[in-house]
Amino acid sequence: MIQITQSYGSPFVRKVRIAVSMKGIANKVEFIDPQADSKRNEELRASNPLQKIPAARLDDGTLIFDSHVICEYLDTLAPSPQLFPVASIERVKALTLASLADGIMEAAVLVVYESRFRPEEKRHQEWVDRQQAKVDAGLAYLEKNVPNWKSHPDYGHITLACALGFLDIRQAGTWRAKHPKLLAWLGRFETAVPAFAATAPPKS
Ligand SMILES: N[C@@H](CCC(=O)N[C@@H](CS)C(=O)NCC(=O)O)C(=O)O
Repeated sequence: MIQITQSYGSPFVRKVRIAVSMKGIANKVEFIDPQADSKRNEELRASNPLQKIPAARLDDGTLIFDSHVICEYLDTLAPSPQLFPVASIERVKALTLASLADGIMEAAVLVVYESRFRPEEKRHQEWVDRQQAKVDAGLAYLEKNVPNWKSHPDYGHITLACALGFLDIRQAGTWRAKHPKLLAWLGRFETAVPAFAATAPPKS
């Protein structure tokens, strides 16, 4: 059984949970719950030298980390749907979309961490604004270049949906008013991938 750190608020873990669901491999994966099994969850998180989640331990004990790497591994465990396109240009397009969406998530996470981990007197608004500008520019680019899929959403689309879902929770969904095309896109994704709603983070 593959063990993976569970977290209900992490958009990176959400990517992995959606990949597991789309691939139909829930029977091969155990998500280690932080509430029910905090010791094992913490041990697995700490096994990543970067101390980040998600981290995964494979059946033979191999440790792998980073949501991209974990999703790419999961994609090998069942033939369809193929989450990482094989054809060169399609693969590169999916990875580019995922990199942009990951970048939006990472910047939004850093905005959250500024108030979570830094004492008030040490916070630096210009730095926060710099991160937020990356989020805003990424969304503006995507609004002009709305992605699409042929037979099914791929890894790039999963990553984008998780980025938008994270902004819904952490930035009260303010992106929605200014990005009607992306909003419609997310509606299509939700319909195509029921696991998106099923993995929605708690509202607190
Ligand atoms: N590139 C990593 C990013 C993972 C990440 O930043 N996870 C956050 C939680 S949402 C984390 O573990 N943060 C703890 C830290 O940065 O120390 C991935 O795709 O897995």
